[in-house]
Amino acid sequence: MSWSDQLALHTDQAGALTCAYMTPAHRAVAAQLDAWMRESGFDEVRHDAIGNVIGVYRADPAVARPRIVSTGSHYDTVRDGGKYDGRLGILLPMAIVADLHARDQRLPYDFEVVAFAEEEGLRFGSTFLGSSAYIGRFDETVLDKTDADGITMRAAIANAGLDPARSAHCATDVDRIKHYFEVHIEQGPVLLDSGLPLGVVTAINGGVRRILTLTGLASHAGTTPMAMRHDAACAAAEIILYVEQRCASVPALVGTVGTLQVVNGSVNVVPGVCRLSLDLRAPEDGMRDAALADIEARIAEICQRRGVRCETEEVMRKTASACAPGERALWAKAIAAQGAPVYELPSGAGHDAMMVGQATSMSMLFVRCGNGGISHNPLEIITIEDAQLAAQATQAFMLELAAA
Ligand code: HGY
Ligand code: MN
Ligand code: MN
Repeated sequence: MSWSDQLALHTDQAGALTCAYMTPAHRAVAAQLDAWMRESGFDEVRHDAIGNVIGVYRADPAVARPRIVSTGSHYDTVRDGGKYDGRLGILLPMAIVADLHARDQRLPYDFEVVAFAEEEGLRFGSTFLGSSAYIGRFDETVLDKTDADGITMRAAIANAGLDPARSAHCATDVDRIKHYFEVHIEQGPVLLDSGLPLGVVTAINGGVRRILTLTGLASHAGTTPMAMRHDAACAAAEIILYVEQRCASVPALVGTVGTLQVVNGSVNVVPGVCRLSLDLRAPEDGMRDAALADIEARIAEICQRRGVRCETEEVMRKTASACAPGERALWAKAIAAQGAPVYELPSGAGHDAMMVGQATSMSMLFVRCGNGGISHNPLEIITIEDAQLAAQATQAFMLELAAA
């Protein structure tokens, strides 16, 4: 818990926790994790070209060709975020290794704790940079994406002293991975409202993320009659309200316009260009894609009627990811062994496990969030009791995995 507090001191934004990819705060967090991993007794700590920090706690030397069990989560944050999203999934396994090391206990597998460098997409719009590099599926075309200041991802990585040319060569020994698990805060109210400390994840919702650029006609706010306007912001407003209405009509379907800007706007100019993001998610891809089709049709109708053009860039598409049934059962056993109730639930949020799960079996443990379950917000909170219970359940799960 104090590690989380200390990591939160490294921020790009005074008075808030914002840790975007490859900023000085981001680099300071990587260095701090390295130091704590070494103090905790990891046998090796390596940094790859994307900024992942990978601690390895080697298997019992008596095991000839040990497999790898990986765990981890991301250490970047959203803007003005909470201090447990991602970080809990790195620090909790680190504390477990410190405990194993203190008792000189080894596992029958190499245990890799991965601090993924980027998952949120805050600075460059691309997501899962760390976990895609870790399994050897990094998309090098994203290196040319630029941030709000026009800096390319390639330059940001090089400026941080890493080698972007090696971005496609960061993979761990994927063939040796036996399983990947991720411990994460629930980021919702279900466990809290049910009075439960822990939950086993059944599946992670699939998502589509797009950036829409609406182009109307900038014109004088005082002289342009209302009927002659091609107002990009009014088109955006109709679209946003339709997204809300369409998604509210189907349980478990969610749609969000999280960013919205009038590009080069002025108080006395009819908005010519409006840029907005669209984030659509559902437990099944068909449910999500049906909503997407309806939203696309409505956008076309709104733009045609208003004389506005819409350009769409799809920046993420992730299919719904099922958690491994065998490991779900091991989590249930590990949680029950702590005397805690066992509860299964889907994940509305995306996680690195969606990406790593493309290369190996994956599972997730959720930890209860306080403050109504709020997340992606500085009010994000967990209790030390729940963190302790999660650590005990995770260590028990790791021993179940060893026996499996
Ligand atoms: O957006 C998500 O679901 C994750 O928190 N990046
Ligand atoms: Mn997040
Ligand atoms: Mn997260």
